[in-house]
Amino acid sequence: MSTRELPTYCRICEPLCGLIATVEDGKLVRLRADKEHPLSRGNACPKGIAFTEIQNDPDRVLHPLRRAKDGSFEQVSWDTALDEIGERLRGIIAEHGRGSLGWYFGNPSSFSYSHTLWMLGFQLAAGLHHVYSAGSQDVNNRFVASALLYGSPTSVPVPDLDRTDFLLMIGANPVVSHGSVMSVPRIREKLTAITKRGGRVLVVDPRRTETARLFEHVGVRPDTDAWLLAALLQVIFDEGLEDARALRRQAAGVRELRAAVARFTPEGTASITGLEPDRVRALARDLARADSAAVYGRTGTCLGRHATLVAFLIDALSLVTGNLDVPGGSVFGKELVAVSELNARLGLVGYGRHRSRIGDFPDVLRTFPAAVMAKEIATPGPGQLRALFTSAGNPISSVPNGRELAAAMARLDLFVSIDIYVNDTNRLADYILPATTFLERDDIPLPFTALSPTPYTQYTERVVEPYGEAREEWRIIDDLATRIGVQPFMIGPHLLGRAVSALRRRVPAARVRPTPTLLVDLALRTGPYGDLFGLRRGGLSLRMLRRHPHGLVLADSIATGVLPKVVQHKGGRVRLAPREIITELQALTAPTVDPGFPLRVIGMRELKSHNSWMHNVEPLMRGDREHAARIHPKDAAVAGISDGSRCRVTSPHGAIEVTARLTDDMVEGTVAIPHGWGHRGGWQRANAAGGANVNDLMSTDLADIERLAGMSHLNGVAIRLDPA
Ligand SMILES: Nc1nc2c(c(=O)[nH]1)N[C@H]1C(S)=C(S)[C@@H](COP(=O)(O)OP(=O)(O)OC[C@H]3O[C@@H](n4cnc5c(=O)[nH]c(N)nc54)[C@H](O)[C@@H]3O)O[C@H]1N2
Ligand SMILES: Nc1nc2c(c(=O)[nH]1)N[C@H]1C(S)=C(S)[C@@H](COP(=O)(O)OP(=O)(O)OC[C@H]3O[C@@H](n4cnc5c(=O)[nH]c(N)nc54)[C@H](O)[C@@H]3O)O[C@H]1N2
Ligand code: SF4
Ligand SMILES: [Mo]
Repeated sequence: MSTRELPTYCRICEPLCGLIATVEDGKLVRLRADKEHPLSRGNACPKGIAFTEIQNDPDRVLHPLRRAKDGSFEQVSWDTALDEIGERLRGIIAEHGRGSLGWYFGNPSSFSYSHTLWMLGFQLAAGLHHVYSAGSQDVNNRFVASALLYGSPTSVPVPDLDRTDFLLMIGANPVVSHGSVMSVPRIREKLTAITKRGGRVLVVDPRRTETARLFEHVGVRPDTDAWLLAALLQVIFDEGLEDARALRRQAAGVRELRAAVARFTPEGTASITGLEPDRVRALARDLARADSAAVYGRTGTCLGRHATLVAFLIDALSLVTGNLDVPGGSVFGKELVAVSELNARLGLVGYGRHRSRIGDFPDVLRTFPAAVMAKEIATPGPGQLRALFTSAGNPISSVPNGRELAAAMARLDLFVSIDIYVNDTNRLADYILPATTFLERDDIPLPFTALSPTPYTQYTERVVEPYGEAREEWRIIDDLATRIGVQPFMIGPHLLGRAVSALRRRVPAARVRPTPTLLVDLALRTGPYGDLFGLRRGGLSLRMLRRHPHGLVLADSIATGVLPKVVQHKGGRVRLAPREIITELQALTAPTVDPGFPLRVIGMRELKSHNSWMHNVEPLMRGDREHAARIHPKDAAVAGISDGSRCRVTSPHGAIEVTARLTDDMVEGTVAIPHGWGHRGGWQRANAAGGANVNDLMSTDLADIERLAGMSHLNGVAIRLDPA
């Protein structure tokens, strides 16, 4: 028997904690935290450790599956599956063109460089129009805010946690989520270090969360952050607390922004946010006077009606208080691979260059709002979506109105999914193609270096060979592309510019068939940290990273003073008053309350769940976990609901039943329900766990989709409660 201990890293969520995999005879037997990882230093969460159960799960899909006549799935060979899919695709393209093909890629794809790279290559080479992702339920508003502010959608600042004196955290619960759009292992320690050195952490959230309990909590009403942020800016301008020097140096449009926020006084917004005017004033003064401050917002600020405006105001507040691009403030990390620079130069992906057929929404990095996907399938006419692929996604569970999407999917000419499970969505597919897990592929976390307050990177080889017939996504995409006459890697030369000319010099043209590993090595070597093929001593290459299997810290902290490089707008200034934002501010009107739906539902994350896909894991499901709504006792009393009873949650768009859990952690009038429950896939334990799909309550009416970034409205949705 051979036993090996291999360093690798977790790719479930953004800290990317170092792991040691114990592999016996090609089978994973154990995962533990890697003590030698420079940043996670022996820390990992229960999900990372429990991934062993997923790797070895008997419910995993390990062979290509085809839907049989009786509706069940039957195993077929890869050749059969790929040939049949290819033939059907060619037929669909012959009749309706490539514009009828579409793709939805889900959250785990962001943790695989090869999946993302080949997906983008395929999309650009095939000219795919119908592309959707988890982004419109997650973070696209953040990209649009950056496009408007900096002219560069992928330039996103991170809070400089190690150096800040004041962290204002809005709509995030990193003690449970482990941090997002910032890549920070041991996040709890990093946050408590701020208060230990005499600083402050202030959490703005409608629930007194696990994070809020450790620090100061401001219990805001859901979906009112825009009013709070505008009021903070109003106080700062009104009391002359702005950093005039920073504004002169960095910004354009100050006067217009100042005028646009003038009507949002703490007194005038108190009835909307539920916050005492004195408290808001004090917060504005403290923030402006702090030696350094970082303003950070996450999903709680992304899934409301004004998501882009909110993300925009978060950075505006940083800039106006002199905290953008300075130590301890909101800072811009250096990219491992120069994606933003390439984008600026080549314009591969951007914002608002294309419009959706349904709803006329702008694209965000060449994706459209997933909330319109069902209507794109169901609405006849030129450009109708007829053949859909999903990879690493479970949209029936994760996008609004899963029932509408399920009904639409039944009308597709072809539905193919690339996944490790039969989930709540691909159970409706014609084919399911088995993907490798993250342990079965090599990886380098490309986007996360720039999001780490301590810049670092790590390259890992696969630690086990693929189980069964599982294949890496990029290979599957490549095989599918070939069958419709498309070559994803043809984009290589444009994508990688300098890198590919170097490749041409080194490898005779006839033999060039790029693989992700080859392309990423070239991009890395010619990137900001690269070895430039020997010209830069100590620079990065894959070969060099292989010598550091536990990962490599690249700098002690993020360099500041880089804004002139980040900003791509003409004139080199951050735009504080783009027309889109001023229009939004002018249009903000107090939310109305329908007496039939007096409460508001928001989301929350649980330590032992991961979106929709870790409910089949026995160690995570112990203790009879169940899907529960967190309800304030006063709201429960009004509705006649007691702790532990079943309750019915009704919105104007749907109804679900869940267990009631009473807690005064909730701001009155607000109910929190996790997403990703109520399973009907091929995962036995997950199905048995019960619960409901909270997104059945959510709307895909075009008027309910946020205009600027196409964000789904998932937080602050009107509901009522009744006993079940
Ligand atoms: N109401 C509400 N809805 C939400 C949210 C919310 O806060 N509230 N959050 C939103 C957010 S932030 C997100 S990111 C989305 C997530 O939404 P999605 O990305 O659509 O769904 P996931 O639940 O992450 O499902 C991921 C799928 O990928 C599969 N998978 C796991 N690893 C791999 C792999 O290596 N390869 C492949 N091919 N497949 C793999 C899993 O089996 C699973 O089927 O949900 C969104 N929906
Ligand atoms: N354990 C675990 N970890 C995860 C995930 C998981 O499912 N489970 N998912 C991963 C993914 S895909 C992501 S994107 C990240 C997300 O990372 P986070 O955004 O940190 O995760 P959440 O716990 O959803 O935190 C959002 C907070 O916003 C609050 N909130 C809701 N509505 C509002 C509002 O209108 N205003 C304000 N100010 N706050 C509001 C909620 O109460 C909640 O506490 O987590 C990642 N990590
Ligand atoms: S926090 Fe947990 S799930 Fe996230 S990367 Fe670390 S071990 Fe993996
Ligand atoms: Mo997410």
